[in-house]
Amino acid sequence: MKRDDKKLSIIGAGAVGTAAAQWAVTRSVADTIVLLDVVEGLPQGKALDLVQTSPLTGSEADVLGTNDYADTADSDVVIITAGLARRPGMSRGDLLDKNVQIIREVTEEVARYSPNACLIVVTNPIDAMVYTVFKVSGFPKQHVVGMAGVLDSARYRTFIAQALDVAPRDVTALVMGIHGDNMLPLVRLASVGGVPVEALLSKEEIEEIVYRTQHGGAEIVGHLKTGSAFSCPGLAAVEMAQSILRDEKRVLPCAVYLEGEFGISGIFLGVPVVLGRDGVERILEFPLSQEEQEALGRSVEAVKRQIAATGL
Ligand code: TXD
Repeated sequence: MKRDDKKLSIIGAGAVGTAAAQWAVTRSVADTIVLLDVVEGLPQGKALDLVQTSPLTGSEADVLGTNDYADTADSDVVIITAGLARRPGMSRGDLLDKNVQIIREVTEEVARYSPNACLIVVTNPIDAMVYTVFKVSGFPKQHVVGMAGVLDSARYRTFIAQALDVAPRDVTALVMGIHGDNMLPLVRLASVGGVPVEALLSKEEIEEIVYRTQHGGAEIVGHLKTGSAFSCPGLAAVEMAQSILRDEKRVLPCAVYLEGEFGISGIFLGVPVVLGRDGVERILEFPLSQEEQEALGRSVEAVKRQIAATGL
């Protein structure tokens, strides 16, 4: 590796980890992309398959599949997807006990080999898992961030675009709070090409979109039956990694450690932040209406219950 080469590691070569690796290779977000899993052969086979896309995509990234954390050493960014995914009828909370144990082990290894990395946590229940990674790694709060808001906002934007029959990329909309039924898709600030969505859709249409966003993950689990969403979650994580690796300073909703922002302290929760070379470079705080503040309060209570269940 050259001195300023970038290295991205992805822990967990399941559905989301593989999708993330595929997007990362396609977009050449790093010079070296490492895919790690506990299952022998799985990351090696997937890495080989992915690197063989290079002649077709023009990607120049090296891709390595491994079971050995030593191969992840000195990563700039590590995306953590290891753990169990939801099955039908299973809440994100049901996953908690099993995934806390996995996340503890993974974090210790990642932190040992890449002490300066930014960690992007994807494993559910995300708001408690990212807290676990923060506590176990001992990393600065700027270097630990959870992925949920980019995915939830992409779903929200898609549903708004479909309702209005407009280009999805022209929809600007933000989902804050927990990654769960109490998430807060902000209606007041949703706009399309600068025009408020509230002026274009009825209250009932907006309520339907908000509900569908809040249950967007479950809708997909209901169809798939044996797994949960992976393409958009993988891309959402890579969008965040890319902003850090290329110092893009994108404004993205991410689960970050709050110390008084939005009147919340001591937990990770989804809020808009600037992601750049230093990780979470800034939290963009702004006044919420009383109704929004109350809705965010419900997220806070739900996250606190999850954190209490981790035993940390
Ligand atoms: O918005 C979000 N944050 C999410 C979160 C969106 C989608 C999925 N979300 C969660 O990500 C989901 O609920 C799961 O907790 C994770 C991973 O979902 P995925 O669909 O990728 O699960 P898989 O396909 O079961 O893959 C998990 C992989 C699998 O290959 C295991 O062998 C591996 O994790 N695994 C491990 N890897 C390394 N180290 C350890 N200890 C380990 N344990 C399992």
